[in-house]
Amino acid sequence: MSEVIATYLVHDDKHNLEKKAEEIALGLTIGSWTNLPTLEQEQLRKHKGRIVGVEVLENQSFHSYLDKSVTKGLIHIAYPNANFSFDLPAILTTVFGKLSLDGEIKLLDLQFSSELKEAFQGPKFGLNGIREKLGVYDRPLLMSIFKGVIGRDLDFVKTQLREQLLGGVDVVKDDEILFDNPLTPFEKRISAGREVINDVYEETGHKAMYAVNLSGRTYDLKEKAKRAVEGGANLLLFNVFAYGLDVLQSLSEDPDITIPIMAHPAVSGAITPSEFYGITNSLLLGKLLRYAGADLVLFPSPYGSVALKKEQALSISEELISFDPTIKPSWPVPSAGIHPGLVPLLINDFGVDSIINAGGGVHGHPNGAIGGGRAFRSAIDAVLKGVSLTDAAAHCEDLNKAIKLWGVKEVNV
Ligand code: 1AE
Repeated sequence: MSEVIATYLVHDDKHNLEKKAEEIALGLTIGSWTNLPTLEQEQLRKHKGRIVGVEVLENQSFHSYLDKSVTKGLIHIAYPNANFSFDLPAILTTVFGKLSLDGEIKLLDLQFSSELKEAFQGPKFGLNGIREKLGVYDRPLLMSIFKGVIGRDLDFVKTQLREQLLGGVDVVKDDEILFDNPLTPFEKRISAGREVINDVYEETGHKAMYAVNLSGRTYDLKEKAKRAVEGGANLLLFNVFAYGLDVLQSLSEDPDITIPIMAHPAVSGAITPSEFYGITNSLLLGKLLRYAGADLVLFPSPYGSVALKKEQALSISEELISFDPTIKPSWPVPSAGIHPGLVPLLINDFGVDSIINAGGGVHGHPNGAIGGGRAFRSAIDAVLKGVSLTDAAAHCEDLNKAIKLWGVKEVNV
């Protein structure tokens, strides 16, 4: 029988994980059934959740944060595919609907059967598709973020974009807090972006992408995304968790939206960080964003200003790029507080198939955004050649200034 298997972390103050598992398997599927006639019991049996396993991790220990004694453990439950339609709202409501309200329980992972996975196309372009668009195959990409655009006009946007591109940045994204506004409306940002990208390409041969923030009311998004494509946009930024995973999936699957989509993690911090509640980062920002069709996924890196624990950041990245025969890999974009001195750690931890992304680390450079971009590109080249940043900085004034300002963290092997 085809099923989706959910894994939960439970802190159970009743100290009976077997009973908890039985309550979940029954409560989220057919409810109470034992008093029904035998025939009805038989009909319902095929819809009942199946307990796949129960593992005690810590038996009856006092937890100071919870202020009570709990048994900590893992519960694995399989839900028959026959119970839900093949879409994320139905799947999430089945496996973690009212259960998410039921005390100390966290959804760690979901394993989709191959039949269920066929309902998910994943990213349209993915890692290789974007490498092809940019013509860059042998290094991590460099991305930067417009900063300080609120209250500024299109000339400001064009100047900032031009400087970032001249510094060697491959992808520039809108700040996720930039929405439609009279000074820099969506369509005008797109045409300004296209103009600057074309100019820089003609002058230097450097190809680039600009992720315009697709924002507004949910039911207007598809038409707006199509207008973006017609207007020459080559990438969309999407605050997926302010809308929902299914909205991303619908945008990504639309055949007329022929450009990649970058998912921003804004609002996901309301769901993922607790040890006791919510959904893990690896599932929400990793597996589900990839299944829902994000071509690029931003998440906090382990080192910067909004840091995630290293194993969590790595687990997101692993979910995004691990081999899957039917779903393309998405780009991992570990972000926030990144500066050139962190490039050795980023490449060591996330590999060549990742994007180095910085806002303040580009614009805050003493030589401006051009210098910031050049410092990053020089740091990337140095790491790929096995040269320390300190040595590389002797030949690159921009990298030297960045290191003096922000420091450097080489990899200790
Ligand atoms: C995790 C999201 C990072 C982000 O969106 C952002 O704007 C980062 O800016 P900086 O690099 O920290 O200045």
